[in-house]
Amino acid sequence: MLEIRVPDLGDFDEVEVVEILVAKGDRIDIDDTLVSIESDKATMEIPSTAVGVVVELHVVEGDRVSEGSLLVVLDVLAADVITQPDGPGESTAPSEPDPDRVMLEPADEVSDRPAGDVSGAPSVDRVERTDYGRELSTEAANPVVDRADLIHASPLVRRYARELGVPLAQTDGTGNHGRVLIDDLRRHVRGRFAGGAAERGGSRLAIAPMPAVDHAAFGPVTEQKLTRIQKVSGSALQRSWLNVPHVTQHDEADVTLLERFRRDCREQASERGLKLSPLLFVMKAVVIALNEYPSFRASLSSEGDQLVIKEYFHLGIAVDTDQGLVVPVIRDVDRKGIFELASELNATAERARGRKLSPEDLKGACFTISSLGGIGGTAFTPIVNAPEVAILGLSKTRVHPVWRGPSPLDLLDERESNGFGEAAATAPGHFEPRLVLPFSLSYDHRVIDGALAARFTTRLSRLLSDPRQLLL
Ligand code: CAO
Repeated sequence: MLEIRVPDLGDFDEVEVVEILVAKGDRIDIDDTLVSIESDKATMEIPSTAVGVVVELHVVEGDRVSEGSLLVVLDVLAADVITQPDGPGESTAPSEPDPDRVMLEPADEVSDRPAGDVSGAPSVDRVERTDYGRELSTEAANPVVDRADLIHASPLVRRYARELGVPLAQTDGTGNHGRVLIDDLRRHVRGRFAGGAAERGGSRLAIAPMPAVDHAAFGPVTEQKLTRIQKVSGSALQRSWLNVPHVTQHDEADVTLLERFRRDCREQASERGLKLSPLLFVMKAVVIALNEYPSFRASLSSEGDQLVIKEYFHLGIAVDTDQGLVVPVIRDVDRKGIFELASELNATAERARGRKLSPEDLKGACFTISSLGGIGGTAFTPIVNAPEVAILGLSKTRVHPVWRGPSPLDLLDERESNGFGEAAATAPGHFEPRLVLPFSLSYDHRVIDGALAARFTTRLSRLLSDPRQLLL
């Protein structure tokens, strides 16, 4: 028999069991996930360390567990047991956390929580008000988390509320001690839906859930579960989309000189086993612009009445993985050279794709870059990685004709004076092919004005147009 226990959870204690993925009698393989546990910062899947049959299950969803808590007892095929620190097959000690199994909430979930909120998960059945699923309202424009007011609700209800976008704090609980039940949530949604029309004229906007549709009624369908990363990042993206008034400023930079410099560095880079993508140079340019425009590296305070300006230059970089989007953070970009950044970005993206990021990897960004340049597209509208206030999206560099010659207005005047004939030979001009990088800056309009955003992108464009600027 093998007892599988909760591994070392670092700073966490009393972490909630959010999903049980096995049942008594199930035959499981090494690395099959047994249970998922989730703190307010991270989700960890605890895998089996042996092949065997589940004979005892010691937790149910909603339980709180700490390091060493017994989860499952396996009847083991001893030959297949992964060696544990205390010996194979009979260890009762917690196994090492498997970094492959650590999947994290996006950086915004963990970076800017106020002090005092970092100690771990809420206590049993008591859940702090959060701004999860906050409805758009005048209050939401300056979200204030009421930290003193605690609400009774089970983890299941809490999760359901998040999915529906229902703030628990606004739901009347009919259970014991005002506990919010599933039926209370349903009633709340029905009520909001019914009252939505009347309320739309006022300051609150009720968002009705999407109606359920039986797609199979129209043809064959297949179902595919969202990954945990998709669920976690999806809910964070939706929260940002609903809470942050987004504006996107599109711009472009003539990167012809930069691209020539990048090409000239290729050999040096490959001697170090590196590839230099345009993103690395953009990271350096962004840091210079962030230094000059501090509000782009700020967050709103939890009271919403002041800016917290970060005096460091840690950049979140969106990485596309087969499990979904993650945003690891590259620290102190201002202090690193292009080769060092190339190596670190490469290693970080590999760890992200191998699901080996640690919670630390996702914390503390002051600005995020999302590059789709390696894939394609001409522009897009990235969603701000709140509580950051701005994000830069990069699209694919393209060849673009740029006019070199007299002003088109002068040419027009000249043609008209010639009776709309050919432009005079004295006013020659030509189009020159240039490499142009399109980029899109989305920002939180509560913090950044349009004029400032245009100044920021103009500065960025100039920096990228002349790589020598990056050295100054
Ligand atoms: N224009 C033209 N080519 C570009 C380019 C651009 N703007 N940016 C990168 N490229 C090229 C690179 O030079 C590389 O070319 P080679 O294969 O010839 O060397 C190729 O595209 C692939 O680059 P890359 O994507 O591997 O490297 P990167 O440093 O540009 O990006 C990373 C790294 C991790 C950000 C990227 O791989 C990634 O995951 N991008 C997706 C991010 C994402 O999903 N964002 C969406 C968020 S919103 O839903």
